[in-house]
Amino acid sequence: EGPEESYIMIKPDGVQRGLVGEIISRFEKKGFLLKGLKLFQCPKDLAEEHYKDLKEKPFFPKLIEYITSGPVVCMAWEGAGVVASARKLIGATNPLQAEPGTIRGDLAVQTGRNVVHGSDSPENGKREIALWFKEGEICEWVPAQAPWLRE
Ligand code: YYY
Ligand code: MG
Repeated sequence: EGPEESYIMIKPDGVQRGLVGEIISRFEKKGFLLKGLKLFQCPKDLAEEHYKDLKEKPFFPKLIEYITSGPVVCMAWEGAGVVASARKLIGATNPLQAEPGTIRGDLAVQTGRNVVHGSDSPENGKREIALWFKEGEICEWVPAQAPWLRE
């Protein structure tokens, strides 16, 4: 089983718009543990596997085109409750419905350009981290601030 993990990805629009530092910073400041981080040009087959549950949706071809259109930033974050909390930090799928203060609410205007992905369940967190990261790309470490985050 292991600790709860979420796969968070800055999509190509977030990278192109120079929002990488801003988005990483929100998760970093919250206090979850960063275990994996890389800039990566996603191949089509990986994008299709990642979004396989959406294969029958009319927007699927455009979604795959978008996700593969430039480099993404792949992240693995760990912590109790990280999956649901990250989804809250990210905000609603449609950025016009996302609350101010969320990443999508503050930084995006369209569902098709919503700057960031977050796993929707702990199971998918594990599945997606295994899909996007190779062995040796995940670091198990204890940050110096750990005792100041959890009693
Ligand atoms: O988990 P989340 O990213 O918030 O939404 P999903 O329903 O999993 O859809 C994944 C992805 O697909 C979404 O972030 C944008 C895109 N998409 C779309 O382009 N048009 C839709 N009507 C719904 C989703
Ligand atoms: Mg989703």
